[in-house]
Amino acid sequence: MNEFKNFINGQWVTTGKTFENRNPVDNSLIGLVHEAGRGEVDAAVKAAKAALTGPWASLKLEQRVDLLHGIVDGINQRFDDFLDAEIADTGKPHVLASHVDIPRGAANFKIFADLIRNVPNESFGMDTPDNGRALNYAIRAPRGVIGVVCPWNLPLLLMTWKVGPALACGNTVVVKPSEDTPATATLLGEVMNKIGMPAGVYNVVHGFGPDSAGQYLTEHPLVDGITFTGETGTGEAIMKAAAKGVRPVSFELGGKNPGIVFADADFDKAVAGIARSTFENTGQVCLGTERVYVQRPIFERFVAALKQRAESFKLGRPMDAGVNFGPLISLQHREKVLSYYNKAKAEGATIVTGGGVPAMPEPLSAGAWVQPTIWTGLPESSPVIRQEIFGPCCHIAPFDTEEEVIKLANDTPYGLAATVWTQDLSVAHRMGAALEVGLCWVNSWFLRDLRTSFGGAKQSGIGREGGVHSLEFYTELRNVCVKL
Ligand code: NAD
Ligand code: 6OD
Repeated sequence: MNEFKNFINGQWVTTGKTFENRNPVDNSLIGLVHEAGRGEVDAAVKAAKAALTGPWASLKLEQRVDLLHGIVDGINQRFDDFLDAEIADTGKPHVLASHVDIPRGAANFKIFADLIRNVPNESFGMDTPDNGRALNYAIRAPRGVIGVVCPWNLPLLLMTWKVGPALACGNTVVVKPSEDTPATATLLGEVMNKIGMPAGVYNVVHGFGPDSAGQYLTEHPLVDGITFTGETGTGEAIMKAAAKGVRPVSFELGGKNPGIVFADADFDKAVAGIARSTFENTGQVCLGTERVYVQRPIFERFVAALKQRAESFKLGRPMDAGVNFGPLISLQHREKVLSYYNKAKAEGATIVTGGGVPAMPEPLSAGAWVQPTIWTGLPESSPVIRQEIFGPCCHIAPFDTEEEVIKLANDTPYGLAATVWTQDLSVAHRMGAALEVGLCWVNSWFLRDLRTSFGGAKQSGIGREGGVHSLEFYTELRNVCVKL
């Protein structure tokens, strides 16, 4: 039986309390996870605090950078272990995990290792009232102990997206992976020990949110900043916890992202792009498209083409040849997604395709499978169009004018991402400026340059990470003013 232990101060820590980790492909048991209580979380945070003044702090910048590159090598040397662990936890197709999740897990350390060596600090010379001069210069100090609370949809990718910059800036971390995906954060602990990362720099505590490790971590007074990726509602709870002690937060939250297809778009590329943004990772990508708006002259043709795409996915075991569509993360999440499938039906949507649970052979029939689903015909006020579902589904509506579609796209409390398909560059630039989102992709989706800012507008987040933007959260700026 696999056991997922807490990683505290470089040691593997079991607790008296475990919970099950199940494979969503067939609901089989993967192993038992040792849930951290207040005591273990406290030990992890104190270890991280102590590490801030230990050998980690006395490393020269180049040595810290070397350690980060060591993590990259460590992940790559155990690429298959990470791959197997991520696939078992999530059920995602091999083709996806091997091309996206694990490579990005390594790349997230490389980009910030490279960045931290090259980032300049600002300086200003100034005239002083006594006709002299003074020099101001900025020092970026580590913020301290960073609490990293993670979701389950891209477990290694999203966790390292935070841990990479946190460590590059000289912080220490306590990571709380999702209860559904404990494996790769745990494996990373093995890598840390292998490469000689000082104890206490990287810690992992397992458990749930409320009344469990997530709450204990975010409430802990020695945590100096909290970076969180997950639902907007959870962000609200964490923000309350962070208010005590006035700790800063960096939040990447939910979305209800529009995909906008103009009549002049390259039709095949637009269909392929929207199919990807709607269905990749079984629709469990925060950047994914759940509202599609298609200009009226190509509406019917587009709906038919997307339907064909949705019906061509191959569902099955992640390792089987040709499989490109996995289950949802859990039976519990499937209940949520199916509740929206039922709502759409009850509200009289036209179900273009899907709408339920696919027939899967045993033992897969016990897994968290749902059909890729497309609807048309719902009013914009429908909860199916207003609320984040986080499943492989979208509603498609026609539009006539640019002004109209901008209004429709922006009529949401969320503001994470949009994807726009057009061959008219002027339209593309106007849309980029008009859409109230943190990320606007034109004729593409989830095309990532890790130097760019990443984050959400409105209720989709607080702050930006990526490239130098990550320094805003992971460092504390200190201005030194020297009278010359
Ligand atoms: P979630 O909010 O349910 O859980 C995320 C993490 O928070 C988990 O580790 C959970 O245990 C923990 N948690 C829950 N309640 C907590 C509390 N009160 N205090 C402290 N920790 C708590 O999210 P999820 O279901 O794991 O992930 C899906 C959600 O994440 C979707 O809404 C999706 O849009 C969002 N997401 C956003 C981004 C982004 O970049 N904006 C990226 C990925 C996922
Ligand atoms: O690519 C990234 O850096 C990132 N944070 C992706 C988020 C995907 C959401 O599911």
